[in-house]
Amino acid sequence: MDRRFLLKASAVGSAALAAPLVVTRAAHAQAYKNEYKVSTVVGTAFPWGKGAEIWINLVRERTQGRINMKLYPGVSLINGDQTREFSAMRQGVIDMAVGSTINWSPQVRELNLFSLPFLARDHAGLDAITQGEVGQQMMKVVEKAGVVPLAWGENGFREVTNSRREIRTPADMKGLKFRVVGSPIFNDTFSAFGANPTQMSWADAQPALASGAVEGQENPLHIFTAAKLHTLSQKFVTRWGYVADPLIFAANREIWDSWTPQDRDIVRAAAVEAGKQEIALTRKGLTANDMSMIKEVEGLGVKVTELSESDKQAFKKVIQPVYEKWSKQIGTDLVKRAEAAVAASRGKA
Ligand code: X2X
Repeated sequence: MDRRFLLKASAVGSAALAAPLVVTRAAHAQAYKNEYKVSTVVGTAFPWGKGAEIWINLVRERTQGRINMKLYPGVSLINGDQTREFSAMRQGVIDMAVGSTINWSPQVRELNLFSLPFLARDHAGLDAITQGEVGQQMMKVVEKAGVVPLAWGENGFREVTNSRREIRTPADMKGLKFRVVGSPIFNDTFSAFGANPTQMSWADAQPALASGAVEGQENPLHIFTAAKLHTLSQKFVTRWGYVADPLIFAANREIWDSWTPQDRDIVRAAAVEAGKQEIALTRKGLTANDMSMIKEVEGLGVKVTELSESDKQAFKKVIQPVYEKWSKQIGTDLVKRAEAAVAASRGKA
């Protein structure tokens, strides 16, 4: 019998139906699905997809197969429309996901925090946000928005690339056609630089770069190499580190509630562990004592430009109005606390 009907019937006070309700609930708690669908944008050739795979394997092992998760990369459960991932998970079209805060921002406006240009600045700054009280509050916001957040991961710092010329100053961006991701803050940012942004999905971005319909894009370097963006005319990379792109491991609320407390603990602990491993993969070759990723990109025949602090300031200055506009939408208090956390990580607070 339909559980919703039972709930409704018991709510109007039918004693006869109250008993079956209890039974149905108990049965529901046992009713594990044969497969739990896990959504990601990219597959296991990327740290992001690899992180999801690590999670899946840990959970399968530790639940002796009771919880059998399966990876659906390419956001294939929603035809590649990554900006709908959050609502699809909330509705149960997607059971679980490892999703980018950018893709969930259209539904959870506070997540735009991470897309404020030049906020986090480096790994330590990003950790200060996600691992501190701002990160905890963010998890509460996501939970309130309707899914169960479990752990942080990381897509990485997003670097700007294009087919036309080296980008060193905001003026170099003028008139360039860029593919941007699904949160409108990116349109505002790239417009402020005088560029010509078009919002499109990752699936559409690659053919658009190939045909020259757009000339540039921004993504972490691990995405650049795994997706072979140098073969799509992306010959110039500028390391400006303007936006960090965290990932969140999460589950649909009803699915979560259908598991025993022990299994929930296993799934959460596995997500935390997979998240840590995934972050390490994302940062590989991009840390002070190992910058091998830069060599790898240069080895593809790409010019990599490093921006100095003062170069970055020039970009930061141009987008200041965008930063202020979006700070209001995100919540100025939240932004201030994130800024303070970053400053403390740099020994300046
Ligand atoms: O679409 C992108 O650029 C990607 C893959 O980085 C995200 O899903 C945010």
